[in-house]
Amino acid sequence: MAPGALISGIYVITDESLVPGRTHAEIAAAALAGGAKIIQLRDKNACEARMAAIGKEIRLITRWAEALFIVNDSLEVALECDADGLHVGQGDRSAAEIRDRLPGKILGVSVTTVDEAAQAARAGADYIGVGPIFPTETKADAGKALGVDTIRGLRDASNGLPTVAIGGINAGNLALVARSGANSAAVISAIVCAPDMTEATRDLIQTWEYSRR
Ligand code: TZP
Ligand code: MG
Repeated sequence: MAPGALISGIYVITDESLVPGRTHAEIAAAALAGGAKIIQLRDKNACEARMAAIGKEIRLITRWAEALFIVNDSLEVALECDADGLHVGQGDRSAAEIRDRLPGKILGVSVTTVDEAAQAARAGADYIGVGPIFPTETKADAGKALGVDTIRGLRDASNGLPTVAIGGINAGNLALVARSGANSAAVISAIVCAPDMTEATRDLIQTWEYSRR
């Protein structure tokens, strides 16, 4: 099975900056308790040493839960934590360079255009991230919402790589995403800002599964 085939369903991204007191590890643990099978550690402010320390903790709990652990941005942190993979954007080190240094691990690349999607596939990405699909306040520089109709075109341009939709996805619009051709829906605020993160995860997974039937 191709490594990217594991990228499916609800993909939870941690973010400590949204709700004071909610740490990466706490968010990850709550999401895993709700049934999440993919956790990404994402922190735009932490230094690599702190990312690695947090990453090792999340590595342990994702192993117990038999969930995938993906690190955002840093190849060094991903390697140090023995993460299952790395997710990079267009502003990070080139996907081709990372591919060489991350054999056997999952490589995800954010794309917004058909050229970027084709390039990600050529570089050996295992999945593409597409977004923001809906408007979001979580990422200041996310750009204009692409809408669900862009998903299929970008997936096709990537030669059918597993496709993760991201940006403004919540319980109210998840069914649209599930029927859009995306293999997975990534969420931050829909879980991190929910009163009960475990319950929110459970609800999103249930909605996703119901919408895919
Ligand atoms: N990339 C594109 S939109 C986004 C990222 C990291 C933020 C998604 O956060 P939310 O809260 O699920 O809209
Ligand atoms: Mg990045």
